[in-house]
Amino acid sequence: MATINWFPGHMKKTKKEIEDNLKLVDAVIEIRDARIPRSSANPDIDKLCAGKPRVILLNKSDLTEAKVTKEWIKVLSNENVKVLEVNCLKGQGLQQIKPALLELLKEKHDRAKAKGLVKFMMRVMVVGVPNCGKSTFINKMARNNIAKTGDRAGVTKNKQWIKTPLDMEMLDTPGVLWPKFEDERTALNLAFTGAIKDEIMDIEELALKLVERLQQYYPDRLIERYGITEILENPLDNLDAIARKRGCIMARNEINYNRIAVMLLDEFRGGKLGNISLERPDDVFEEEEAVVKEESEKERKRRIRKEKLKAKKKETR
Ligand SMILES: Nc1nc2c(ncn2[C@@H]2O[C@H](COP(=O)(O)OP(=O)(O)O)[C@@H](O)[C@H]2O)c(=O)[nH]1
Ligand SMILES: [Mg+2]
Repeated sequence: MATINWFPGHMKKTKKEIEDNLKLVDAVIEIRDARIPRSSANPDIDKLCAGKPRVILLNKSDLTEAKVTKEWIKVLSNENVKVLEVNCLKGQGLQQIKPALLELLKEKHDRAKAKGLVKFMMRVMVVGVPNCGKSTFINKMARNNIAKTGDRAGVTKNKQWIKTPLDMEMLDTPGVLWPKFEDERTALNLAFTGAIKDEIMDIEELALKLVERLQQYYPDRLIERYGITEILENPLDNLDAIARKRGCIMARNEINYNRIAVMLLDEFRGGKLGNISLERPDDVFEEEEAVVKEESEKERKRRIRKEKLKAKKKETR
């Protein structure tokens, strides 16, 4: 069972900010991590964006199984929501955004045309959970248009808009959605992919859980990557075998779990284990509750101090 120390302090503020910004835009661009299209959604996003045309970008599609991503596109799409597969690092798929927006905003576009407007500029805001690629996306789109368009009298006071080559203006600051971790699986998915900071989780436990997941869905990748001979039933035995192969050993032949945990998570996140989809639309699994502890600011600071002390002790040992 994963224990997460969750500091909800900023949640209310960001929600209010997003609600305010929504009033200024024609559509929302929601970015999700294509490896976990369900877990990287915010529980309130449907409600928040009710009635707003929305384009969902399944980003980091370079890291997933293409077939699974296509399945997700099918199940997440509806008349108000267009879903696109993209790689914001390379800019792949981004050219599909404009046609998708034009289709969603067809009525508005037609009205503009009827009025004789030559240029139809669409205003959007970008939202997504931490680490899904919001900044990468905005930077990519703003590439040749770093110059901001500045305030628009009356309507958008104090808001900065970025021009993009797609006849679309973007609010320069994305809305950071808080991730949900209502069940352990969702929490783990977010942690595996880096959406939850490692500091609030036990990294050794996290690596063990990753091995457990991979041995279930992608056992061959573990065998290939780490040169282990077989997959054993107990994930800890597999983690041990991987650690030994990687030389993560301390005195008296003991395993250095911290080192192998960091290594494994890094390699997974960097795509070294190949293309991996951690969620499928037809996944059925038993929901196991995550232990989510709401912390106060004071508790959080105390815990971080304690952890730093512990890490220091470990170092000097
Ligand atoms: N492989 C891959 N990595 C990406 C992609 N888009 C963003 N990233 C990486 O994901 C990490 C988080 O991106 P960032 O834009 O900072 O996310 P933000 O927290 O939503 O602003 C960074 O290391 C990016 O380089 C992508 O399409 N593919
Ligand atoms: Mg960012």
